[in-house]
Amino acid sequence: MGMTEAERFHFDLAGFLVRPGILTEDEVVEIREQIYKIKHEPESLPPEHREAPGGPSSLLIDHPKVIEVLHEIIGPEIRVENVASVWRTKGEAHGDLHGGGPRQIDPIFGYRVQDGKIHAGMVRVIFEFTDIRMEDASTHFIAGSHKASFPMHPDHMSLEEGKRSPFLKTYECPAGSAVFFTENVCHAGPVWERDEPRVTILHAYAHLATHWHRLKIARAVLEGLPREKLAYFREPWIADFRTKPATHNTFDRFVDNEEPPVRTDHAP
Ligand SMILES: O=C(O)CCC(=O)C(=O)O
Ligand SMILES: [Fe+2]
Repeated sequence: MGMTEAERFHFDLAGFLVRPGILTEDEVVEIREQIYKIKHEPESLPPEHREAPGGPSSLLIDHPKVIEVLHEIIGPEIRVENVASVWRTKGEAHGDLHGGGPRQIDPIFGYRVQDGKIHAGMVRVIFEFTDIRMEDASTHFIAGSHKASFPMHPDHMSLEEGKRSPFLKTYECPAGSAVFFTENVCHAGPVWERDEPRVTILHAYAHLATHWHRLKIARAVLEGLPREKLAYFREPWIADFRTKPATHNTFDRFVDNEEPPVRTDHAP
């Protein structure tokens, strides 16, 4: 269980890692159909399925092939920070290269290795629901930039053909794969060029003690999740010293009681 030596080496060196084909064909079809409906005909779905991570997409929250990697690179206690579904048609983009460099000092995004163990801050997981080819404009990374000590240099920030950094890398994988990347690696979601849309769900995971994104998932969606999955949206704290002994915000404690998850009803 856990990452292979080859995976650990790749993730540490490059700042990203692909686990191909972790979902079954049926899972891919079902979740892709849910994303289609979310984007095109939300009323056809029950309210608790109208956003990821509700309904079929909830299996991604705690997929064992994802959680085992996150436990190794973030730690044993993790939360889901943010969830987004994407139906990217030809001509649409997420954006230019961003992140990387000395932001790694910030513990929210930080990346370091000590005593042979990776300690990553926020880690994003892209679940691909499209077969991705190497020549596609899927997510691109400046390999190694999660450990860069100097600000990203303009010579390495272009996505234009002929002006691309030699360190700009991407991946190929079948639909049903997971792509992990540290939020501190410089990355981009370039203009999608195929007629076939790029369909993804993106999760951001972080240490249980940190919280960057203010959660915006609809309450109905969270309330539709079983407590074992809702536990990934529990409040970001480790210990409550108002009790003796201190109460720890463990997964099992959350599952066993009635406590609500982190609030999502803040004014915009
Ligand atoms: O959509 C993409 O390809 C990249 C997404 C991205 O930059 C992010 O989630 O931080
Ligand atoms: Fe990003």
